[in-house]
Amino acid sequence: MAVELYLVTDEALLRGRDLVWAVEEAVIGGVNMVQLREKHASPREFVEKAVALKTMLAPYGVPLIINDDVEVALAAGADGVHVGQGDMPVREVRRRLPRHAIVGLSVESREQVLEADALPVDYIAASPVFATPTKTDTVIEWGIEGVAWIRSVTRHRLVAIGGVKRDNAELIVRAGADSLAVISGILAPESPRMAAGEFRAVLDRCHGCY
Ligand code: TZP
Ligand code: MG
Repeated sequence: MAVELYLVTDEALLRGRDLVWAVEEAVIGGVNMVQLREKHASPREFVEKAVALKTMLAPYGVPLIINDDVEVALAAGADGVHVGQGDMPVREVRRRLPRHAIVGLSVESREQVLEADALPVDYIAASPVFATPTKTDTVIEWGIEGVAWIRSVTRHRLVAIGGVKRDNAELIVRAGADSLAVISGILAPESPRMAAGEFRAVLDRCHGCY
């Protein structure tokens, strides 16, 4: 299966550009999974953004994942929820969502990776692979070796997040990531479409190297 390019949103990096515009540009460029991550929006704004994104993404067949908030995911008819270790337990998330919903979980230690094998998740996210200014309350830096270790022990799909750039994308995929999750690498540049296209080109070139 081709490596997934997973865009995670960050309002600050949009610098006033329209969220739906930026995400659609990224999808045209090659993103095939999107997570709406809102740390400051009111519940109403969060739902409005989720609905707007879901409406735009549906014709592309690109799933929308909501960070942390099951209620928002249900209200917007999103495709899944991503939670961290301090958020609602994944079994509870799973119980509240429709049967085929996607549930993702961040892992920040080796123990959490091993524990996740018994959990009903669709993927785990190695968080962060590299330290990044986009999220500073992190507890580990997995590095390439960490990604390779996770790959060797987990039964789950593996998403890599944190400091994923065009220049290290191939290395991370070779270490065993099924999906590259990117924020600043796609949203910081002027053109999210071009930036996503450059990641996509690396991943397509890399086809068969994993
Ligand atoms: N979780 C772990 S690192 C991170 C999140 C949300 C931020 C990744 O941002 P960037 O800009 O792609 O390094
Ligand atoms: Mg969280």
